[in-house]
Amino acid sequence: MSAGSGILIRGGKVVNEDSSFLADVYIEDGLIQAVGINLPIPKCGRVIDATDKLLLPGGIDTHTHMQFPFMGFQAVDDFYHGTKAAVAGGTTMILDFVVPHKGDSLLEAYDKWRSWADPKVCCDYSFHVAVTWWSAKVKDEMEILVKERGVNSFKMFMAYKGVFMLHDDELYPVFCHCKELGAIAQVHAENGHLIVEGAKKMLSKGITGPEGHELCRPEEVEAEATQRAITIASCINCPLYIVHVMSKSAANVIVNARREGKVVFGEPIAASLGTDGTHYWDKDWRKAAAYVMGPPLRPDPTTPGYLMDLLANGDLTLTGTDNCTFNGCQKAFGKDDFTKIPNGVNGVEDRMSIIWEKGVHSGKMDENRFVAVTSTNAAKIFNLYPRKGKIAKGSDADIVIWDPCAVRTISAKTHHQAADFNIFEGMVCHGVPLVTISRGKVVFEDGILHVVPGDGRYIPRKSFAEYVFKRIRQRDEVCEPKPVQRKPYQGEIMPQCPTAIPPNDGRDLHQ
Ligand code: URQ
Ligand code: ZN
Ligand code: ZN
Repeated sequence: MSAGSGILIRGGKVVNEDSSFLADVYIEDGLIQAVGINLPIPKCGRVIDATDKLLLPGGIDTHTHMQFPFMGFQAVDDFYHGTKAAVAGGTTMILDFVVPHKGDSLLEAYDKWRSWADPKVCCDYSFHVAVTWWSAKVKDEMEILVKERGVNSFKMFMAYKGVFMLHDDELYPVFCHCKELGAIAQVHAENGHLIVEGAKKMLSKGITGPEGHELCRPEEVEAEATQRAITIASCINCPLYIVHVMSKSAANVIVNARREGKVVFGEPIAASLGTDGTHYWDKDWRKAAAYVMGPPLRPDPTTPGYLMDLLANGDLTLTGTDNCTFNGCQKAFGKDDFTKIPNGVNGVEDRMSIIWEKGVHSGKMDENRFVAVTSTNAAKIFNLYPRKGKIAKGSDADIVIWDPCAVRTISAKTHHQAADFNIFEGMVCHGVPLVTISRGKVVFEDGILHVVPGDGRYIPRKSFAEYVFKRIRQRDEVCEPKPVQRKPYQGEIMPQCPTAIPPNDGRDLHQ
């Protein structure tokens, strides 16, 4: 350690997922160089006093859609505004989604998203890639993405029929390929066929407002798809990650699967943990529309608390936001037809505070579990650990100085996002980020941002994360089904009847 020009954070309490302890932290060259008691003061660096404050690993938001072109509009939080808001809220890394159209090259889409993100990002980032169609070319490109572009996660949509949706007989080979490549399969779990039928039904009844968005896709539509995805993955012994868990019913399916020993991870989001779907019935159309996202928030007001309990006790694993923001004038495209309201809500700035307030301040989880669900588990699943998600010597210097006692009120008037609405408006949260350090640079301090667009880096991720694949590998070795050894059958064999329906030879009889 040179103890030269870095930053010494003195007197704070370091909080990792497994322990909390009083220690100084010295950072230089973007890395944590030392963690210990009474570290020397740097000769020409700076000292930050963190007495009575917590030092947390920077948050990792596992699910964002910055400047996503979707449903005819572009999300207003681009990679600059979105990551600026992220660091203001204590998040120092985002995992965004490359989403190619059906028929498009995954590699070209990846390059396009990189060209959007690289010049704008204010913190580190990485990409999941969506598989929206299936072919030999897609298969090859997935392999290139894993081996040469550092992608180790692919998202498949079971909704958005005709646009992004995959059928079961496509999910199966995609899951198989993910497993072969050591990438984690992620699903947007909703039954796309039922949503289309449900929407027609609601519109035919004259229900055109945002409440129709929830009514056409009730909880069981999410739960059914969650169960189906788990069943398909389980037949392949493929690990599975359910993005944006929005309902008690879907969460219960995940809980049961985990109790049965399946390797499945559930990701609730700031929205599903912090608010609910009663807003769809608000008399103010613009407000009701602001909450429209898929799967929808649920009208059962006990949902956020229930999901938080599951997150606290380990049934759900980690958190993202699905930050995908559209302004009121964009949402208004669907003023007469809820199916035309661009789907998406905010969250990237407020996730840490929401989870602190509803999880830690409420007494449901401790500070260590908070770290696990806001950064460490994400780092483990996406193979970034211990580079990210931990305060330790050698880790990236992504640190938040957190005041657990300070209070702030969330508002669109003061948030740093480009969005003109905040679904958590008026919520009072304990737990405030005072200083955010991203790769060794102070990017947020005392309410002031010091970000430089393009300062963030794309972080490539290796395949076969141990946290995900260790059990999978072992099961493949020891749980292989084996044929029963028998003497050959010697009895009579009746010939088939020529008029009987022939056995299905694997062709889809619907085609
Ligand atoms: O489904 C998603 O994750 C995207 C397309 C964002 N919008 C949303 O409503 N969840
Ligand atoms: Zn989704
Ligand atoms: Zn999403």
